[in-house]
Amino acid sequence: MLSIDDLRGRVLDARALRDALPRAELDVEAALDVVRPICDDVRHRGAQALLELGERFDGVRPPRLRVRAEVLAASVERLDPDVRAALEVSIERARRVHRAQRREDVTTQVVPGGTVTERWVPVERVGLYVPGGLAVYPSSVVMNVVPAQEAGVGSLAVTSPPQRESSGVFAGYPHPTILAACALLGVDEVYAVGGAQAVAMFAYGVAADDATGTPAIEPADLVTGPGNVYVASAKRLLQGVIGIDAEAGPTEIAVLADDSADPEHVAADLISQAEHDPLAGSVLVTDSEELARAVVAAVERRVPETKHAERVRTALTGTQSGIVLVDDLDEGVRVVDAYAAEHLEVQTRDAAAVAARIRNAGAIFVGPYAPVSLGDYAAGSNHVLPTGGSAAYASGLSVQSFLRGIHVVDYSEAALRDVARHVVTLAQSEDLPGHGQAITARFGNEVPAPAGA
Ligand code: HSO
Ligand code: ZN
Repeated sequence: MLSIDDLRGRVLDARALRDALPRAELDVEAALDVVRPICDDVRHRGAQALLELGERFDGVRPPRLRVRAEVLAASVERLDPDVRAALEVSIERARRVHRAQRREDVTTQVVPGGTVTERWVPVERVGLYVPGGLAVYPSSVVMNVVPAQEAGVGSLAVTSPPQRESSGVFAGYPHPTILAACALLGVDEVYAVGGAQAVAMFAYGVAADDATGTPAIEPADLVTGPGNVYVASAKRLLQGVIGIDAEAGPTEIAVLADDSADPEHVAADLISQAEHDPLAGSVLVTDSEELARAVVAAVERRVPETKHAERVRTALTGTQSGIVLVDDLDEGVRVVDAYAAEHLEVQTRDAAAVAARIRNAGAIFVGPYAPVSLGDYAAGSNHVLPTGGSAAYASGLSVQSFLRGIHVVDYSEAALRDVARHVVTLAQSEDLPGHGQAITARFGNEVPAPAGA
C-alpha cells in the first residue's frame, strides 16, 4: 500500500529533490470562488447568514451563535473523568512549555541618551478556530488557547462547527468535549460557527441582531487554528482585514529511520497521522531496504485492523505518501530537510545527534519513545504546526504567535544631534529632503555639528 521510491544512486539538487518527494496539492486558490460569496454574506447579513450557513454546511442550525454559559457548565459536569484528567495533564504540560516562551522587553542603549526598546505586546483580541469535521479535536482547543493565554491576550473567543449529532442541551452546538475543554481553560466566549464563515465572523465582527437574539460580536485582530481547505481559503481572502497564523494544509508525518528502528513502531506512527485525513501525508525516509520492506508488511497487516481503515488506506496509497530509499543517513537528512515536514520523527542510532542536524521541520520527535501522538496530546509541545513544506520558513503556534514586538525609540537632543548629519545625508541620497528637514528643523534649520566636534 505504501509505494517505495528508490532515490539511491541519484544526485538531486534541493529543488529536484523537493519535486521528487510525495506531497499533497491543496488547491486553496480554487476554493476562493466558493468562499468569497460566503464571506460577503457574513459581512452583509451577519448573524442571520451565520445561522443559515451552519444549517447548510454543518447540517444543523445552532439555537443561537454564542454558546450559553449553562451549556458550557453542563459540558464540564458531564465530561468523562478520564478525559478530564487527560485534558488537565495536557493543559498543564502545554502551559509549562509555553510559559517559558514569554519574552522580556529588551532595551539597547545605542548611544548615551539614545535607546531602542523592543516591547512585546499581546494581540488584543484573538479568534481561535477549532475544526470539527472528520474528527473533533478538544486537544486543538488546548494548543490554541494555552499559548494565547500565556502571551497575555486579553480577549479570546473560540469557534467550532455545530455538530449534527449533538442532542439535548448540546443540540446545534460544537462537540461537548470541545465545549468542556474551553470551560476547563476558562474560555467563556464560544461560538457555534465553522468553516469559512467562522473566519469572516472574526474578521468583520457581527452586529447585534434582536431577531436571532445575537449580541454584537466584536471583530478580532488575529485568527488562528487549523481547518479544512475552505478555512485556509478564507484566511487567504481575509488576510489584511484580520491577521492569520497560517493556511493549514492536511497533516503530515515524515520518519527518518535506519535499520535500528522497529518497523512496527514506524508503521504505527505512519498510520497514526494518516488517520486524520484521506489527504494526510505519511513518508518514511530510510537507508535500509530491509526496514522499508518490513514497514510495508507491518502497514499491510495493521491497516485492516485500524478503526479508520478506509481513510488510512486512501492516505497511504495517495501520491502524498510513500517510502523514499536513500544511500545513507546524510542523504536522508538532506531529503527530510527538502521535505520540511510538519512532524518529523528521527528513529536512528544516536537519534539526538541526527535530529540536531535537521534544519527544516515543524516539530522533531527524537528516538523510539517520542511518537507524534505524544506531541499531539501531552508532550507539552504545540501541535498546530506548519504544513505543506512551510516549515522551511514558518514555526508552529507559540506564545510568539500572539505577540507583537514594538520598537520604542527614545533619543535625547544630544543623541539626535550626534547622528543628524548622517540622517540628512541618507535622506538626500534617497531624494527625500523632507526627511532631512524634519531633523534640521530641530536645530535652527541647520545640519548640526556633533557634540564635541
Ligand atoms: N496531528 C494533528 C493534531 C492532532 N492529532 C489533534 C490528534 N488530535 C496535527 O498536528
Ligand atoms: Zn494527530
